[in-house]
Amino acid sequence: MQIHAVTIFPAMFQSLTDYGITARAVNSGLLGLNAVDLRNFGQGQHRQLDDRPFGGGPGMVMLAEPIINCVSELRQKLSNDVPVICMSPQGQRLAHRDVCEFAHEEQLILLCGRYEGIDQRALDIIGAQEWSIGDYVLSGGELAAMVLIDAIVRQLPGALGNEHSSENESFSNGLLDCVHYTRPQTVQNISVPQVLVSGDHQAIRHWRLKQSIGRTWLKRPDLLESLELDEEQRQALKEFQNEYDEQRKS
Ligand code: 9D3
Repeated sequence: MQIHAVTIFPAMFQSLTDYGITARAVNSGLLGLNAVDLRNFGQGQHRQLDDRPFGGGPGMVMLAEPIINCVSELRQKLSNDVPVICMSPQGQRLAHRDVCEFAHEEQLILLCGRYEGIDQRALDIIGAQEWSIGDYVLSGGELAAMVLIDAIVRQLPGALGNEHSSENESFSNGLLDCVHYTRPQTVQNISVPQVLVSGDHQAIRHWRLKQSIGRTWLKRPDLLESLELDEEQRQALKEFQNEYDEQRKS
């Protein structure tokens, strides 16, 4: 997969090529990451990229033409129907299922806005889809684009050493992850749950399922409401709720 990020701060994307799973994906050729410096498309001697808003008001607006020219050049080189995603606080809120859909694209162009936003005509002409990563204010689209890229990379077959480790993750099955423990067996007098050192793999699997569903019920009941639990999952939730009630009584 190839991702082209259009930005005035291309160096920010080095953290993806330098660290962790995203770096490995780039080095193995699974992901091509192309941070395109919008400054190269700026206007006039100063390579200007922004101007004051028509109608007045604070801040600056990104010029339409540098962005249109930049995207045209990319689409000409790649293909005219490469999807363009504009990271924007006004966009649709990104969820796991959207990330999985994006992971099926061969090419993506991500627009990272700065200042107050981008001249609307650029977005209309390009036919950009607008996406947000959540309801809080960032200083620009770059970190949001990097969040999206990181989430997409995890869904590319072969990106996680273990082929199956993204299937068990929070949100892919709609549930929160189970709790985790490692050595030593006792920390400040608190022991690891006995079942995890029992060697009974069937019991461990069921316990983890119960923890996963139970924690979702406690911390994110909104996630449970949109799920159809199967028989084993409903049973595990009942067991968790009974144990939880017992603990509250004592
Ligand atoms: C004063 C009005 N603000 C709109 C809410 C202006 C404004 C705030 C933040 C304009 C641009 C930005 C920069 N944010 C992004 O580019 C952005 C973003 C975000 O702020 N939150 C969540 N997702 C995203 S995706 C891109």
